[in-house]
Amino acid sequence: MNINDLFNLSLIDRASKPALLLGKTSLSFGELDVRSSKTAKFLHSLGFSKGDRLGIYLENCLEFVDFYLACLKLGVIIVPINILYRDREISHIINDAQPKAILAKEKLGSVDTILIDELPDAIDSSIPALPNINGDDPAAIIYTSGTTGTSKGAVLSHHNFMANTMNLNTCWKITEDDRLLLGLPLFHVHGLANGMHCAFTAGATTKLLPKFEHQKLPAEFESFHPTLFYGVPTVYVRMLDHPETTAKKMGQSVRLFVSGSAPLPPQVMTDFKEKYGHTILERYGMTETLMNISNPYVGERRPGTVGFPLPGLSAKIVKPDGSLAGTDEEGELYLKGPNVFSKYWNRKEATAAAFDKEGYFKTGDMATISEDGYYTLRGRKSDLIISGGFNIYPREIEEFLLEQDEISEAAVVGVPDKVRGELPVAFVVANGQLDLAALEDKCRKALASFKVPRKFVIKDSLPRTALGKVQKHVLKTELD
Ligand code: MCA
Ligand code: AMP
Repeated sequence: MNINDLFNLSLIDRASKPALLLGKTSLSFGELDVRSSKTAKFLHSLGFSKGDRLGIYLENCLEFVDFYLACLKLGVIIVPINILYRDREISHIINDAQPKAILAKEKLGSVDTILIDELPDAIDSSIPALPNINGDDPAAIIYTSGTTGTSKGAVLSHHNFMANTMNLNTCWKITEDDRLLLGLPLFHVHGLANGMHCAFTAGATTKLLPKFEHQKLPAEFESFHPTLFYGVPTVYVRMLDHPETTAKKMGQSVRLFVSGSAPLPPQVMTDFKEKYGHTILERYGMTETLMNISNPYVGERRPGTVGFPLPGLSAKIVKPDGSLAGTDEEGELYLKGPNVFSKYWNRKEATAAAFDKEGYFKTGDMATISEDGYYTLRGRKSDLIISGGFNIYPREIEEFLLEQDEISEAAVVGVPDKVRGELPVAFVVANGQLDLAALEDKCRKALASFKVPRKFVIKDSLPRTALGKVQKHVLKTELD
């Protein structure tokens, strides 16, 4: 089987049921099926076939969904690109994944662009013979900072996505009676795999928002009456701004609020319960593995923890000396299961380094397990920064800063932030005079907005170890 077979449970078997609402448009599963088949025909006419890559650089919109489903039908590998990325970041992905074209709103650099405003409208939906797609075939390549170097493409197979979908639909009781309000971006697995895949497989109705705007949420809740809502912690922090009466009303139709992608502060969970009347369910995932560990739907959702491994997932915590950690002992979390990816695109060495001899993926997340089996994440092994649920790899910003003539040394660290979890701050050593406003402007033009350092600190030199490694923990204390 492949993920199309799971979607067909709805696209074909629940054809008349409402599938997707966006703005004033409302589509049934049957209509989605026809639209995506037409889109597949169009892609086929452009020469796309199984194994080719299509980049998608779009905010949440109907075309994203149509082309996504079309690619899955054709066996074309989807490469979603964060809409906040700028030329430099997009070029890296294009050079690495070599997509045949990119679907976008505006023409992009040197690659062929399919413009969503110039799509042909008269295409019949008959597709010439569909290819045979196996569960192990790649469905998507999703770029992630990983633990080292520039971002790498995690190759996610149909099996990976199917395992994730079946797990969440079972463990979170997602059914065709559900109504999912989805404001998370489809270019990341949280919105895509947990949101869209699960809803389409279960036959739930999805209200898709172009993006999350917390001021608009009360009206969305009032008109749509969602039963399911997914957010990153920043979303829940923002939602605490709504007055209690509004919050209580918003909570009425919902049966499950889920948080993930970054740590949910226990205080936010408590405040949310008071205002909205719901205990948020926190879970843990990664692009490379989809969802791994989840607090229980039935039972205690323990604040500060991520719960228990999902079905089929083996987890072990490995101490620095290579031995397995006991109860409450900290170590790196290693994972193995049908949801775990098999490789980084075109990166043999990085792939080999990412797995241990028993085939466990080394997550780079530090964790402990309690006596009664709850897992708690204790931070990252690397200096990855997570801001608003988006990953920032400091080295990428440091490399950009070092390319500027006026900078001789640079170090980027994450500082705690109440709303976004963490914010990037840059420490720089200047070559002579430094115009900080101009430097910030350069960053803004070259990097996604969430990666632009919120503060630049000019130093005479950076604190380094005897081996020359920058002591980031020392820099962090300077900000206290
Ligand atoms: C933010 N912006 C966006 C989006 N998000 N634009 C288009 N699409 C988006 N999805 C823009 C805003 O328009 C704004 O632009 C700027 O970014 C800052 O947004 P603002 O509203 O001020 O920010 P916020 O209130 O702090 O909220 C940000 C956010 C966003 C909505 C929480 O950070 C977000 O969508 N995060 C979700 C990330 C995510 O899905 N991560 C999952 C990764 P301007 O400045 O021009 O007005 S997958 C993962 O981590 C694993 C697998 C897991 O476990 O899930
Ligand atoms: P990404 O590379 O975007 O897939 O981000 C994955 C990373 O997000 C994980 O390795 C974790 O560090 C982090 N993450 C995801 N869910 C949680 C959570 N519930 N609590 C803490 N960190 C999380």
